[in-house]
Order: sequence, then structure tokens, then C-alpha cells
Amino acid sequence: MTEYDTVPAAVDDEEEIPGDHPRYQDLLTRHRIEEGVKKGITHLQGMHAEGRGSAFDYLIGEETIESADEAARVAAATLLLAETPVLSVNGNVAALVPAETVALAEAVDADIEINLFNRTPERMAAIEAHLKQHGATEVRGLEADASIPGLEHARGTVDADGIYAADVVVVPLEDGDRAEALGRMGKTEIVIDLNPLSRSPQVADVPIVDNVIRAVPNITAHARELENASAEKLQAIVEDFDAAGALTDAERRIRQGELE
Ligand code: PTJ
Repeated sequence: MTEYDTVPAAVDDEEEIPGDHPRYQDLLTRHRIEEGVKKGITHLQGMHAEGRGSAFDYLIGEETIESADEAARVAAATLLLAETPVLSVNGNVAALVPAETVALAEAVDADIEINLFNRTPERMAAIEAHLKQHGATEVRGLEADASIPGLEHARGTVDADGIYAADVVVVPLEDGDRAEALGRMGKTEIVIDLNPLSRSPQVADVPIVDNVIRAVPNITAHARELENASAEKLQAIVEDFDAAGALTDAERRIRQGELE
């Protein structure tokens, strides 16, 4: 029994959510975030973030739009070309896509690093344990021996041989300040965010306007399909990408319910 159990959840286990429910994905997402809060993985603010994301997803149609799928393919090519890619994990990402994050890291040979907006030793430890339960062997972020210039201490804390040294960073559901600061460090940023007007996708090299629940496995699927592609082909995929066009496309879908 925890302090959060006074009002019982609709289901105790995600297996109980009916697969044919029209809002299945949203119910699953809510359940995972709720469990994340109970386990000390997800910050209470993560519930606000999820509510906002859920509203945008509703307007997008709770599906991966074509421009987001293309962005996921570009993300896969970018990661396959990278020398030291890192997948950044916060409390929402850990709760929503732990196994999927491990699978992506394996597919593109990336490191996983916990990077929290609301950093506490307890949350760092709980997320590390959770990722390891879902198959991660090494989790970065606990060394905390470097910082992102321009951010106050806790939010900018990173590993010197992790995010600090990375050439490409995947930052799902990121805070705008940190996304900008990582950009100033010269990192190539792949941002997953359902709000195309948010600062993080606006400053990203590769903005993916999609639910992290769909986007992470989608990048992995593209990476598997591209794993034997030549560097020239991967480079061409990256160079052809129009980041501003992808954001405009997603905004049009949200505002007008249609695509060009
Ligand atoms: O775990 P911590 O301490 O690092 O904190 C994480 C949160 C998410 C609480 C923190 O980074 C935060 O407050 O983020 P924001 O500023 O609320 O931004 C979250 C963004 O992610 C918003 O633009 C949401 O629309 C978007 N979002 C929320 N859920 C999803 C999402 N995007 C993709 N998939 C989602 N499931």
C-alpha cells in the first residue's frame, strides 16, 4: 500500500486493459505513467506532461503521420551514422518505453543515459533498476562528472563519457532549455515530442512529432531495415530531410485535421 493507493486505479495490471478498447493506447499510456509515479520513476509533473501530450495525440489522430514516419527513418539513419550516440531517458520515457529504449540502443549501438529535469538520487536509482529489469546492461547518468554549459547544476548534470561526449543525442519529451543548451554544444538532436510548437522540436535537427510509445519502436524498425545500407545512402536520407516542413505538416494536422 502506498500513498497513491487511496483511490484504486481502474486496472492493476496493463494486461487487464481491453486490447479492443478504442482508446487502448491512451489507457495503456496513462496506466504506465501512474505505475511510474508509484514506483518513484516518474515525477508527478510527468502526469501533467503526459496529459498535454495526450491532448496533442488526440488531435493528431493517435497515429504516426507520414512526416513523423519519415523523421523516424531519418533518425535511424542519423543514429547509424553516429560515432557516440546516446539515448536520454527521463521519468516518463522510463515508464512508457523501457524495453523499447533498450531495443533501440541495441539496434543502433547507442548508450542509454538517465537525464532528469527533477534529479534526485532515489529517482536515478529507481530508473536504473527499472531499465535493467527491462534488459539494459549498462545505464549511464550516475557518474554525473560533467555538466551542460549554461544550465544550473542538477538539470545540467551528465556523464563526461555519455551525453557530454555524444555526437548524436535522442531526447524524448525534453525540456526546451536543455534542448537548446545541447544544441549550443554542437550535438545533433533527435527530439520526440507531440507538440510541434514546443521549443525542443523547434531546435531539433530531427523533430519527430509522434507519441514516444509509437516513435521509439518505429525508429528501431527503420534502423533494422537500414542496417546494411551504405554510408552514402544513409547520408542522402539525412540530407534530404526538411525539419521545418515536418513541423509545419504536424501543426497543420493538429489545427486543421488534415495533411497537405
Ligand atoms: O523525469 P523528469 O524529472 O526529467 O521530468 C520529465 C518531464 C516530462 C516532467 C519534464 O521534462 C517536463 O516538464 O517536460 P515538459 O516541459 O512538460 O515537456 C514535455 C513535452 O512532451 C510536452 O511538449 C508534451 O506535449 C510532450 N509529451 C508528453 N507526453 C508525450 C509527449 N511527447 C511524445 N510522447 C508522449 N507520450
